[in-house]
Amino acid sequence: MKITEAEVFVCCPGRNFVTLRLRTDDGLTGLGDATLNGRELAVASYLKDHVIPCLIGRDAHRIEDTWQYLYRGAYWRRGPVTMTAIAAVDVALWDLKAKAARMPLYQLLGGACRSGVLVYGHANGRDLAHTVEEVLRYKEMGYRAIRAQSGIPGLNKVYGVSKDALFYEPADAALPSEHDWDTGKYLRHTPQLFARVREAVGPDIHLLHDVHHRLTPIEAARLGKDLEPFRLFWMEDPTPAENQDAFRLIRQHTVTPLAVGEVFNTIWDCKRLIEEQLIDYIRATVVHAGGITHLRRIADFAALHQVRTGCHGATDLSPVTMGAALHFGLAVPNFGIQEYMRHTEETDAVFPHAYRFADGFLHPGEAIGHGVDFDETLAAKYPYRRAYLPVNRLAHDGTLWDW
Ligand code: EZ4
Ligand code: CO
Repeated sequence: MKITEAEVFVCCPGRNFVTLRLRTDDGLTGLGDATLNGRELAVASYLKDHVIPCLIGRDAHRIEDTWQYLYRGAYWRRGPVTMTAIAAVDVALWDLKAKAARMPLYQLLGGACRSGVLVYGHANGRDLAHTVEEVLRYKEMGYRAIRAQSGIPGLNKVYGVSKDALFYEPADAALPSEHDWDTGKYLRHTPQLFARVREAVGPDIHLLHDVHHRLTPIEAARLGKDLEPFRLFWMEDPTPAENQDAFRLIRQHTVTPLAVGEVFNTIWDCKRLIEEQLIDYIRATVVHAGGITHLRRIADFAALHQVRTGCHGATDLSPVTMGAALHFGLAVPNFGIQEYMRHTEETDAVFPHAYRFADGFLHPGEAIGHGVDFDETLAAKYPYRRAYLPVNRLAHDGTLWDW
């Protein structure tokens, strides 16, 4: 099974996606997602200009060897652009191998470990009352796990609060929009939010919250402590994780479970966090952490330390990644939860897929491969539009802050 053709597509059906399609001499096609939000064209170029020339003629069955070839062979290791490009190739190769075997991908990964993949949805509201309403709406739709984010009185724009209820999209402008931030207001507001939400949903719904890297370690420790009575499933990205030791400080103060890693791209980014059991869930994903081949390695390492998976799954992760992540989530022993933000109808039409939502779970379906397709003709109707993630500034003096 030799690779005979490799093409990169950049399209914008509601938001930008970069897609890699491989073709083999036996007429099979494999698809990989290469989307890196706000930096899409860098990955497209990395693939087109530097990776694809090395792929033509290679044996598509040699997934691990191709991974090593692209990772070690480049000499310049790691980084989001490189690892997203490697992930696209890796997922396309797993898709091809599963199609050659005429099996759904999860069968090649060892078969199902569970009946479905528990997902959490995003409820976000302008204020406390609106957020409670949104959480109840998600409960009504069948979700068993719900992330809650709320606007904060006195702040203009805050992470996780959107105009469109089901399709939250942070990369919303042709130049970065500006959000403002006030740690004191946030730390006072958020425990009130979860007091209201917990009271409204009862004890059985899992509640999650994303801090989005905005706190210092000691502030995060304070928030974790204040949220303890409401028994969160997790507190996500409480502080930036370049300094992995920061999590030890948070850990010393709170039993609120911690999740981190949506921006990680290799096992090295999470090594200390995992081996010192400073976190509970690792959020690295198929698309930004080197594909299924590398994510599996991270998950196995995490399993040794009782850390479970909690893969990123926002709208900038294309349906191709969602499909691959669901096969992975069905088969990985130490699965925790999968994030699931619904894509728009335009996106779903460009990427027809076999996965389905029912009763709070997603299932990847029984189609061969990863079960996600790409409609090239329809995609061509949605050309790339430059779009950036926002920047965040302290409200009182404009200092640039973490986003
Ligand atoms: O900001 O996917 O948990 N989800 C998130 C997302 C991320 C975006 C970045 O591209 O934090 O909303
Ligand atoms: Co997040």
